[in-house]
Amino acid sequence: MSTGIRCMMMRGGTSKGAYFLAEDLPADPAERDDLLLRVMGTPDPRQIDGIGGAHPLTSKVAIVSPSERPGVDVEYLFLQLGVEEPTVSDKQNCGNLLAGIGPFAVERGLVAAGPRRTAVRIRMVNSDSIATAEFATPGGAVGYDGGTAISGVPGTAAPIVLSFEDTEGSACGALLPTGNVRDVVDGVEVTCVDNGMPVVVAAASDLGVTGYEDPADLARLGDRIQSLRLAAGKLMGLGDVSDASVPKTTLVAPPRDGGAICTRTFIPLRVHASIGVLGAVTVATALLMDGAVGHDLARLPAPGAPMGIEHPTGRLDVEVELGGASVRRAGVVRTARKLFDGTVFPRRSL
Ligand code: NQM
Repeated sequence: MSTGIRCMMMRGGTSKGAYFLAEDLPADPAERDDLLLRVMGTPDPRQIDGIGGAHPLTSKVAIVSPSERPGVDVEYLFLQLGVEEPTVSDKQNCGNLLAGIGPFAVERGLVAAGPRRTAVRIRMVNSDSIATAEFATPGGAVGYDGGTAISGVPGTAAPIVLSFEDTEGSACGALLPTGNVRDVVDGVEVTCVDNGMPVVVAAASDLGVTGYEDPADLARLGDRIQSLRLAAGKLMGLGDVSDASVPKTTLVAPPRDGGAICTRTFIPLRVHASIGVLGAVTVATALLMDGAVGHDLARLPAPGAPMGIEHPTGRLDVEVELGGASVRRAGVVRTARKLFDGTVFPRRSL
């Protein structure tokens, strides 16, 4: 009989993933990754023999452990698993699964809950940056129910307030990794930016689309996007990104639903049903910069007000404040939900 592993499945924001305590997984990264691929059912477009949901947004893993750093409660390592390809990448962060980390840490007894609300300081290992998650813990237990709706998720749930620190240059080492606010890459004007997620921002019209299409209608741009991000990845110091999940590419167009900008995001080649959290924070950061692609297309709110990043299934409101050429503050509200807690049985071999 195969050995089971303790695992909690959670929806974090608009993504879904398997959450583990680090102590429940092999310490050796190669052994761990092999196991996680078998848990998810990768490689297989349907992930039929695993718990993955046949999409990058549902093929995600969060690994949590207590932190030994002063002022930090837990360490969160995010792994993006491939669906068709047997890849496991720690090169990007995930602000959506992040929404489940505080609740998971309380559920597993890593953090003691307050009587009404709990704040958990989380080190995001992938980017070596800190996020604070604040959420309801009525009576000392996580309260998942509430009245907050987020686009892309049916119904409402309890809000989880995420505040970010030091997200600038998360993977590239600099907010503007090419050193420029605007470059011409592969014949297209782009802004390459990283405030938590490496993103190539381009005007939808420069790629011959409106930016308001359904995700399925944009799949045809796959080859064009790949050639753009391969060239941009090199300029951003990410090297050969042909098998990497970053940089993402976000096509921007003027807002049409009361937000600041309309977006369609490739992660890195499939079109996102909404937009990633740190992806949205990063795009919002670019919009605030004079000369950046999208700055002139955006309808910017009053300073300090949330910026509505429109996406295919609604809108994600993010808060970003710049101080000169650096980021002073960034935050977002998400929800999360425990879906099941139990033992997962990976298949025997890849
Ligand atoms: O940008 C998708 C998601 C993400 C990542 C992706 C994310 C983020 O929607 O912080 O959350 O860009 O691959 O979960």
